[in-house]
Amino acid sequence: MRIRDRRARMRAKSALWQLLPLLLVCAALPAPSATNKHQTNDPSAPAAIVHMTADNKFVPEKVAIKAGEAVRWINDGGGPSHTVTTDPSMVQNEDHVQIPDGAQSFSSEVIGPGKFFQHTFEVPGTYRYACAPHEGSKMLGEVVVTK
Ligand SMILES: [Cu+2]
Repeated sequence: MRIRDRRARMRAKSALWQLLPLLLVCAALPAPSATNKHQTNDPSAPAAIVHMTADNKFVPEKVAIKAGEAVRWINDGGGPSHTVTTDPSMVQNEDHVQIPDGAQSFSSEVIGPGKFFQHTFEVPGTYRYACAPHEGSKMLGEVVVTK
């Protein structure tokens, strides 16, 4: 009787150990909604949020963050699609964009209503960016990155 009890307990224990790797794998997998719904190059929480409005503005127009932090642009204004670019080849007026020495220019895809774009800034300095479709109506913004 006693021996059988112990065996049963041992069997239960070993079953748990067999399940453990499976549990760990499940815990390590990212939440499915975080990856495929939005366009982003960094899933970490942003230090600043810029709204893209229906009347073609970045609000706030200027944000300040520290190196290594991210800005998230959200198209939540119920208006048209927008973009975020610091790439001179993506705009009509090169004076609308600027990046500090040593930084690389970046561009979002088209950010439709309800979508967002996120970028992490590693190089300190002043970044001026534009929405390519609405550059003409001065949809421009600035990110200042300090050390
Ligand atoms: Cu726009």
